[in-house]
Amino acid sequence: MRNQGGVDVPKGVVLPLNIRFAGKGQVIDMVSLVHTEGLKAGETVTITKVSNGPWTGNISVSGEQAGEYNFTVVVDKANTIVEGNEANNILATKINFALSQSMAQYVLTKAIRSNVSLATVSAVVDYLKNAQKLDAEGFNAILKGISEGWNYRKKVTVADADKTYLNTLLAASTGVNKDRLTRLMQAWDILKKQEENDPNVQTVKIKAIREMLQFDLKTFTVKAGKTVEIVFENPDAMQHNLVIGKPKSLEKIGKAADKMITDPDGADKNYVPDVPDVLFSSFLVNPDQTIRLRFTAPAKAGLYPYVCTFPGHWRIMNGVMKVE
Ligand SMILES: [Cu+2]
Repeated sequence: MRNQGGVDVPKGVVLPLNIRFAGKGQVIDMVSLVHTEGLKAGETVTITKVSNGPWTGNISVSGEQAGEYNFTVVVDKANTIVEGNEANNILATKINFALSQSMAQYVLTKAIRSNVSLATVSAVVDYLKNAQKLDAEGFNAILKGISEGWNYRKKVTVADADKTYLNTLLAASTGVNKDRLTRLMQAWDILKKQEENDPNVQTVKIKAIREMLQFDLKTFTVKAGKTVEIVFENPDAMQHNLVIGKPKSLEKIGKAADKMITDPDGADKNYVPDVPDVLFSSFLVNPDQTIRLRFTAPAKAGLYPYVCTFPGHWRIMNGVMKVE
């Protein structure tokens, strides 16, 4: 701010600012009573603090919607500091807030999330079809909204045409999108369940115990090199996953997982740490969801820990897979 007048503001006198940020139905008023260093005629100072009762904070505003906002600063509104031309005491300017790409995605995810909890599967399939007309980021935002908003307790019947579409979409998906789609399709009973009496596949059933941060199975044994399918059921109110690691890697994996609590992408990574000790991992299993994790048992006999890597769970939510 520059003193445009011909009068010095002496040191020790508070230079009061009234700041208004307004537009798009939003009005934010701020008062700054922090500058007491004086302001000579023609001098420029930067004032970045506002007052809030006895506290001060940074001047910071953000528009909730894209568009034009008016930013007005009135210096010495009560005119207690002598100034010949009061018009010098007002600064008005316009600020434009653009909708950023990430904000558009955020809004899209949020809108879809609140909508799908009551939507039918065929409506959700239509969302996905429309999402494919968008760019990759738009598609990701919509799939994220669906996977977060879907009510996994709901039992649904999916039309054959939709099943075909979803299977094709899944085959073309990778990474977090594949996880999200798999989770939805398992909940919709689309993904083919392996025959539980297939002699070539050993099925192991594991459940999370409600409110205990524990698996109901502390140990199981598999044959080296054989196909194993873990059916992991989560009747708990929170998410869990199941990660199998190399022998003696429990603590290393657990500590790496705990660090992911501060990773903004931790949940997208299913809280599975990116360390070579991880052999097989499921995605995060939602409450009331059952997933299947299929893998080939290690060729080497040994004790392989399995663990939930949701931060904070690993110390008790673990077990041992014995390979022989
Ligand atoms: Cu857990």
